Amino acid sequence: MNFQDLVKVERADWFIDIAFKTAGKVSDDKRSDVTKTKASKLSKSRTLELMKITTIQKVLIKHLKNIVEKFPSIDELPDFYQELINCTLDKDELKKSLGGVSWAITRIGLFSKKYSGKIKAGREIITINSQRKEYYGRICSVLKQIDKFLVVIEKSRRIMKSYPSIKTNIPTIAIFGFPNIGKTTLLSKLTGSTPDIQPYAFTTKGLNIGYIKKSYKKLQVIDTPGSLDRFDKLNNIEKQAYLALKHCAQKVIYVFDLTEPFPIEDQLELFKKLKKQLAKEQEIVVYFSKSDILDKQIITEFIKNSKLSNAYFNAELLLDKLKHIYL
Ligand SMILES: Nc1nc2c(ncn2[C@@H]2O[C@H](COP(=O)(O)OP(=O)(O)O)[C@@H](O)[C@H]2O)c(=O)[nH]1
Ligand SMILES: [Mg+2]
Repeated sequence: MNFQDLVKVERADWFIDIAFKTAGKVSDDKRSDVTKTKASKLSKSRTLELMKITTIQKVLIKHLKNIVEKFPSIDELPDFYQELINCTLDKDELKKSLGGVSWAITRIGLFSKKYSGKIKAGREIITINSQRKEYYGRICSVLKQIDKFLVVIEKSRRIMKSYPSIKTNIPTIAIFGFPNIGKTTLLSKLTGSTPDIQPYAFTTKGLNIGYIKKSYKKLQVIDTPGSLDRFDKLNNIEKQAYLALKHCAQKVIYVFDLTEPFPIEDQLELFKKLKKQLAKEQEIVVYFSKSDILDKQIITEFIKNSKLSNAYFNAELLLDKLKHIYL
């Protein structure tokens, strides 16, 4: 799912402006053609006014439909995104606002039909002009009424733009562990992607995502900032990580770092907490980072003493294993 392509939602005045300007331009362009004809003054004036109404209707409906149709229908989104929406924005308010825009589309259609009819039936230029003015007033009023909805949709779009683009229908592995212990480096080793790797903690600004590929098959790897605080205490990125772990990952790679930027007891504690939170079918693999600067024996003894299964300290071996299982 990709929310990055949703285009900016403008305010009511913008829509009014563009619709009326385009209508003015179209009727100016056609005016000389229309006045050349032998038709009566009344009929010419009618033709031009009808042209304006058609243009206003066309422009507004095109732009408003674009909002409603491009916006994903929230109830049909995968669970991961639905929950993300639930915890980052007001879903009911957004739904109501999108409904408001649909309402406006219908109203604009109705008024355009009604006033085109009135203008067609108008027997005097003066009445035609006043019908047109009334139509403009009605259209402006419809748009003013949905201005608050447009604001809500734009606010929601901005939040949704920051959502990670996770594929929810392919096998997925989440990398988990303390900050600064080599999670992003592992992602890069496994997937060849080159996210931001910094020699200090808390550098992951969003979820880093990479793919292990074999011909047309793909395995998704998500690098998540590790925190298992209470959900309401998590920041937005940690919430995304938690939801990705819960809804998207079949497997989790837990990273230990025995050079101990964080005490090993704390790393074990987080590992146990994570195990408790995972569903039965979500398997954990353990990876030891920084084996290049550690005595391998320290790692193997740690694995033995902690009775860890499925443990790796060589990223290439781990990659082979993952490819073997999933691809
Ligand atoms: N020597 C060595 N350094 C590593 C390894 N993995 C990570 N690092 C270093 O540890 C720091 C944090 O790495 P990073 O992957 O950003 O950790 P993250 O915060 O868990 O994503 C960086 O300076 C990395 O270069 C490794 O396997 N060996
Ligand atoms: Mg990182």
